[in-house]
Amino acid sequence: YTRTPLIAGNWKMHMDHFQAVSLVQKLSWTLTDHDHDFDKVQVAVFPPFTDLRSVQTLTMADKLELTYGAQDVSQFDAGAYTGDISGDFLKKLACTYVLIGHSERRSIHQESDDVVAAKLQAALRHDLTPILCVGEGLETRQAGQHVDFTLQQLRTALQDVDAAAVAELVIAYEPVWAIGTGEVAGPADAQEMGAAIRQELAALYDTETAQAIRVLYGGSVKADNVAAIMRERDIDGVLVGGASLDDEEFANIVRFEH
Ligand code: G2H
Repeated sequence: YTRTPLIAGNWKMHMDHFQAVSLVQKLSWTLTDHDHDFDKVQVAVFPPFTDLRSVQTLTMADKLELTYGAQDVSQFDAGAYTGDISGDFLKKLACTYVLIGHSERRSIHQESDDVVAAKLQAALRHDLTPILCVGEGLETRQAGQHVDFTLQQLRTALQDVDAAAVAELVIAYEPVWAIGTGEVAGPADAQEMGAAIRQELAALYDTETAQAIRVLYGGSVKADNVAAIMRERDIDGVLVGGASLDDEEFANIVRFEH
C-alpha cells in the first residue's frame, strides 16, 4: 500500500462508558495477541462523546496505539450553542480524528453541504483530522447520478480548503443505501467512486495531493467482505458501523490481510 490503510469503527449511539471501556480493552487484547502492527494498518474508534474521556484514560494508561475521534463537531468554537461540542474540547481529549457530515447527521440533523463545510473548517482549526463523509442515496444511484452527486458534496465541503490542509484529510464514501441495511456496494462500486474522488482531488489540487489522500469505503462492511473491498486500488480503508461493536468481528476486519 502506498497509503497507510485506516480501519475506523463508528459506534454511532451505542456503548455507554462502561461498555466502551470493556470494548476497547478486549479489542486491544485481541490485537496485541495477534501482534498487530499499528504502523502498517491504523485503527481508530469513534465512540459517543460521553465515552471519549474513558477511552482517552485507557489508551494513555495502557499505551495503546489505538487512535480515536468524535462522530461530530460544532462549526463554532465556543458560545451559546446548547448541546454542541467544540473542536477545542475534542482536541483537549486527545482526539486524532472527527467524522464530518456523516449521512445520519445530514439526514436526521439536516446538515447542509455548507454546514458540513463549516464543520470541516472547525476540525482543521483545531488540528483534528477530518474524515469527510460523502455519498448518494438510493434514488440518486438508480438515476445514475451517483458520481456527480458525490463529487458535488466533495467540492462544496472543500470550497475553502487549501492544498496544505487538504493533504491532512480522509474521505469516506458511504452510499446511503448500503448503510446498516446489509446491502453492500460491490468492491467495483467502491472503486469507481474512489477513483472518481481521487480524480476530482487531482483537478481541484494536484496529482501528488490526490495520491496522498486516503479514501475509505463505508456501508455494511464486515469481516467476510472487507478483504475484497481493500483489494481495490483507490480504497484505503473502511468505516465500519454495526460490525465495529463486536471486538472479535472488528479485530478480524482490522486483520483483513490474514
Ligand atoms: C455507515 C457505516 C459506518 P454500517 O454509516 O459509518 O455503518 O457499517 O452499520 O453500515
